[in-house]
Amino acid sequence: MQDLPDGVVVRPGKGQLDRVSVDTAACTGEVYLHGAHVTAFQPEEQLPLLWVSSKSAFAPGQAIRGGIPICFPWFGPMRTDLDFHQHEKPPQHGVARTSPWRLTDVRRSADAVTLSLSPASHDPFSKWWPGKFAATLAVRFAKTLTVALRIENRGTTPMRCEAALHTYFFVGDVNQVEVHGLEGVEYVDRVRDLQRFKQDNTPIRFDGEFDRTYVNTSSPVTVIDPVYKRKIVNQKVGSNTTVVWNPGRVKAEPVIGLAPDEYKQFVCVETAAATDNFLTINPGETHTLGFEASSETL
Ligand code: TA6
Repeated sequence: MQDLPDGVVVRPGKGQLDRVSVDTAACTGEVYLHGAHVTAFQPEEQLPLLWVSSKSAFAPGQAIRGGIPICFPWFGPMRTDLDFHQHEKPPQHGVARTSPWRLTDVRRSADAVTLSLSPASHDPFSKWWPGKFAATLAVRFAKTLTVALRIENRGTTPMRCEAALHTYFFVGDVNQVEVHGLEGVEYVDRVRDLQRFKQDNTPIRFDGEFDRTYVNTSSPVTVIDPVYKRKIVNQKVGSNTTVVWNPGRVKAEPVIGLAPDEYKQFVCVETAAATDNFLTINPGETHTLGFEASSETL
């Protein structure tokens, strides 16, 4: 690994898992090599943008609860209509987030730091998926957060997969939040037996479990948080699916494993290529799925 620029250190973090920490005049941030998992980003003089459960595991083979889990090469339950090998119970959301990644490049320009990471091995993936791929996660910590997952087809046949950046945004009280930008968009409702509906022309509000996959939308999404008096904007690239999720009070502790009332502290707005919008990457081609997230005072 190259010498690290000022403001970037790699040392054991929670669970003794290697963590890259960034600290510049613009922001602070951190990424675990485990799953290339971004777990923190805080712009100077602003609140943290991301949330992580106080009860999250930090252990090999287990997903970190919060931050930005990478869902790849499938999203949600593994599909049977794409190219995956059917084995014993496949893990939810693919294997990227529970696999080891390695830091491949670190760049600093003024107060912005860009980290690049790639899977340490393809073995966890090839157990389930024939894709001959190369993947890089690029994370740019600056006044805003930019995250991009580049997936290249190094094989000789088209490669079909799903991907999502499953971002947990930090909010004051999910029951007081509004999510704008998906008005009129079709969605698959995981709370109503995967039935399809169309979002009406009002912003999303939360009152209990909410789990919708909005399809055929590349629109930016804005989270309005009246408690912290800020808005968070999520601008996407290479993504035609937006997933919005919060487990609600009933499932939060027994099913998702959160601490009491933690469910109120986040809303997931997930930049995805999934469901109707799964990816077909032809030989030699690369698909980039990503977002830029920013927050500003209301
Ligand atoms: O993105 C929404 C979702 O698919 C929900 O259905 C819920 O399962 C959530 O992801 C969390 O999944 P995880 O495997 O991290 O517990």
